[in-house]
Order: sequence, then C-alpha cells, then structure tokens
Amino acid sequence: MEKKVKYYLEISTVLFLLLVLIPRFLPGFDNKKIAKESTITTDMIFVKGGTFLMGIDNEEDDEKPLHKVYVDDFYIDKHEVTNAQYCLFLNEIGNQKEGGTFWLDIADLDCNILKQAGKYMPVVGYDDHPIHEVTWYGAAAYAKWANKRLPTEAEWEHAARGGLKSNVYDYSGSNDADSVAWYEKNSEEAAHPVGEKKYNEIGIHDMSGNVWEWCADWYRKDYYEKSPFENPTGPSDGFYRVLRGGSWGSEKYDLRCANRHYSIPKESFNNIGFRCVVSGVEVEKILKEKK
Ligand SMILES: [Ca+2]
Ligand SMILES: [Ca+2]
Ligand SMILES: [Ca+2]
Repeated sequence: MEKKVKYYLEISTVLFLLLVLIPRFLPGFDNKKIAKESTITTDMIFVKGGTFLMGIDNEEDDEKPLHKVYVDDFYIDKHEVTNAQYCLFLNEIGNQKEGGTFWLDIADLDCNILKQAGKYMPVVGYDDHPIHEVTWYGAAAYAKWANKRLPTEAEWEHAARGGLKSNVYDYSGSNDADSVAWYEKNSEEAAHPVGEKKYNEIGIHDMSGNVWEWCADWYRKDYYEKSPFENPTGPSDGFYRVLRGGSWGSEKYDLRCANRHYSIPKESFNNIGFRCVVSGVEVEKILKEKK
C-alpha cells in the first residue's frame, strides 16, 4: 500500500473513533433519552385522557359489566414492537433469565431472532415483524430500557377503541375485521410486518390481531366488578398477566376491543408480543428539559 493512502486511512480511523467515542463522555449525552425523544414524535400516538366505557355486557363473563373508567393522557406505540427494535435492546442488555425463563425464547424454532458471533439480529426479511416468543418479563424489561412501560389494561382498551374519537367499533378501527386485522381467516398462519392493515380512529395499527399484546396488569376474571374508576392498574397480585387484541391465529371474536385474555408471565408463544406507552406527564417533563 502506498504510504499516503495508508496515512489517510489511519487518520480517518482515528477521526471516526473520536467522533463516535467522545460524545459518550460528554455530560448530558444519553443515547436512550435521545432515542426516546425521537420515538415519541415519530413512532408514538398521543392518546387524550378522559372517561370512556370499558368492557361490555352480554359477551364473555370477564368483560362485564360495562363500566366508566377515567385514564390520564398517554402516548402509545403506533406499532407492535418489532424484531429489529427488540434486537437493539438485546444487544445492549443481553437476553436475561427472569421468572425462570429467558426473556426471549431464542431456542424456539418459531423465534425470528438469531444470535450470530455474539450479536442478535432478525432473521432475514423479519426486521419489521412483531417480536414474539417473548415473556411478560421480556416485554417489561424492554419497555423499561426504552424509558417506557407496558400499557395498563385500561389504557390499552381506551387506545384500541380510538380514544375520545372512538366510533365504538367491535374491532380496533372497524367493524370489518379484514380491513384492520391479521387473524385466522387472512393471515396464512403467521404474523405479518407491522402497520400493513388500516389504522384505527387515532392512527394506531394492529391493536386487533397480528400478535396478542402483553399488558402491565395481573389478570382477574371478576376485576371489573370492583375496579377503581380512575386509572385502574389491575389486581395487586395474580397468576396470569393480561393479554389483549387477539392474534394471527385468532377467531374474529377474539379480536374485539373488549376481549380479555391472559397467559403465564414466564411463558412465550409465537402469537404473543407487545407495545409500550409513556405517561403524558413524563413526556411533558422531557420536553421541558429539552427547552
Ligand atoms: Ca396486536
Ligand atoms: Ca376472552
Ligand atoms: Ca416459547
């Protein structure tokens, strides 16, 4: 190699390393925070708080009674968390054990994330597919890493129903399941890339179908009979965590906004994923700090 070329390459390597490394040691530099600010404006939907009707009478027992609930303002992910997003988290934090199982069941043949040369990456063609084979713990850990949290069951239902702009559809965004959801009739037995179906009244995709979504709450069948009116957060303990929305393998009936389902938090399946929320007050705080 010519001396000049070699010299240039060495200088550019040093410059590159300085540019990458120096900001990490400057005060106030916080990768995660920056990620969070940008994702709030581009990847999250503002859901105006207020009073809405949660549940439904005359369907499954755990959905009754129809009752008034108030929730505060919050932001919710426009899409289910994807394999590409989950890999960013795994490459920073690792795949840890919690509750007796790994956050991501990477040994399961259905899992669309691989570990190669110590790095997690989506299987080719699966970047934009929703993460699945993830436990409730794995969902909650991702949310915490992203400075977000899992939605309460009440927040999830308020958002799925279209917030204060709700048209009171059966499914999130329509009474026609095919226009808004991947489910047993149209999915060909697999999840699809997020955001391909029509969004709901306030711009959120795939709340009905594609993958079930873990919520923060413990599940209890009779919870609605005596749940608090304001910002309910579920029973104080339990055995199952709440799942919402139905999946690519569900019957239409399970896609309903009011439908409730549940699973054991340390278990993972090829039809369960999640999305995250941030409280409105948290976002205000971040925006104020930015000014
Ligand atoms: Ca979903
Ligand atoms: Ca149900
Ligand atoms: Ca599994």
